[in-house]
Amino acid sequence: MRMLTRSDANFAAELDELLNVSAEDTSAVEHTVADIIADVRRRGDAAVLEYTSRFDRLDFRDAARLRITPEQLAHHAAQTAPAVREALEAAAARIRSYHERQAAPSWQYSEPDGTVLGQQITPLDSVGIYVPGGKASYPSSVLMNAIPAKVAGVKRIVMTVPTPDGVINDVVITAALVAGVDEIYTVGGAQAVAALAYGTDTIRPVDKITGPGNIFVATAKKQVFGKVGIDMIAGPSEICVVADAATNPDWLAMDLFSQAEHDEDAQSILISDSQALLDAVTASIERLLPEMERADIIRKSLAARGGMILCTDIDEAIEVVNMIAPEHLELCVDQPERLLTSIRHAGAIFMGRYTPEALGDYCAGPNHVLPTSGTARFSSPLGVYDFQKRSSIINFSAEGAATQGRVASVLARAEGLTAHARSAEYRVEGDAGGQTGQ
Ligand code: HSO
Ligand code: ZN
Repeated sequence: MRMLTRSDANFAAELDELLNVSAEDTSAVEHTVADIIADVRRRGDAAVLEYTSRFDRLDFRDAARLRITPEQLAHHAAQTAPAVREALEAAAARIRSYHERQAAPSWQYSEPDGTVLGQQITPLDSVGIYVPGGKASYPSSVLMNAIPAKVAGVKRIVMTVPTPDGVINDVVITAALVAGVDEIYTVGGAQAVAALAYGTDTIRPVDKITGPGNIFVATAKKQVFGKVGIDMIAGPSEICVVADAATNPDWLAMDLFSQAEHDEDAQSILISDSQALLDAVTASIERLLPEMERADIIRKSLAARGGMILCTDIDEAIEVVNMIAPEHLELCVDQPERLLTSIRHAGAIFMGRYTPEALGDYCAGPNHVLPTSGTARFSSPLGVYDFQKRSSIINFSAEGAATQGRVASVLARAEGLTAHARSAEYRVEGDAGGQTGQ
């Protein structure tokens, strides 16, 4: 892990270097993805079947077989250990109850002249959730994407998941069942994103696509943006822990591991005002690392992107946090509440020594889809609001139209737009013989 000291003259440059992920040249991927999307648009199911055969070695003649049937769903749910199913249900209940508080209500207000203004909230009609295959196929992410959509009132929630060699992750399918996903297709990659965006005979199009994926999926999401909405493009996971000397170093080491084990590019940073604590955590890391199942990934992630930052006090540590704008922030200190209002940029804030990020990843209730790579400066956790949209409501009384018509007319003429001006002026003049507004 890299060691940084806040008071060093070149701290800002060192921090920049620690945070930067080397940007790869993605132009080759962009071309491949553009071709796949164009092909799926042109040939629909036939193209989806061909790519699924090529990339996942799954050969279906009939595209209808890409859809998981209710019988298959029941089968995979039965294959899931009862304890896992119960844990999924317990987590889902907490995620639901947290997200229910996010649902924004419609609102209206009246002005003295009888004009009514407001905002109407409508759920999206349909949403596609991309679930990656392989090691990063997380059932918890199925819950985190589908439940907010469900709470928002989305009627059709579609999930796509690649199943290389036809191997289906039972727990992912069970999570979809628990979350109330309506349709599941065993398709992945750019071809899944293209099918969700443009539709095929088998997979009807959706209005928005959310969920993480590899570089091909992320690139495809960027390319279909505009035809459909997308959520954020997630970078590698990050954790930033602020800890004082009173925290158990083993707990801290394991919290750092918990992000590092996601992948080699994940980032774990520990900030403290105590050199003794940083040294103790280094010793814990060395002792505990060999026990870890994913020791290899953790070691690589800590070596490439891990960091420890020494500050003079905790207030200074919080300044550094705001420079990092981490996805996950743990405050392992006494009275974390005291620090809360000073934190301006963090995706999720885990307060106190009994709140490890791992609880938030599964069952605390808030969403684990969070802004990464410093984007917490301007964006928020995935939530019900991502599946709701707003329509403005405007209803002028005749009196209101007369007053505001004068304002509009002046501005319209200043813009040289005569039809706008006259449209407004008609309402100023009124129409004794006909409608009078409302
Ligand atoms: N920490 C990940 C989410 C996750 N963790 C899923 C375990 N499973 C998001 O940054
Ligand atoms: Zn995690």
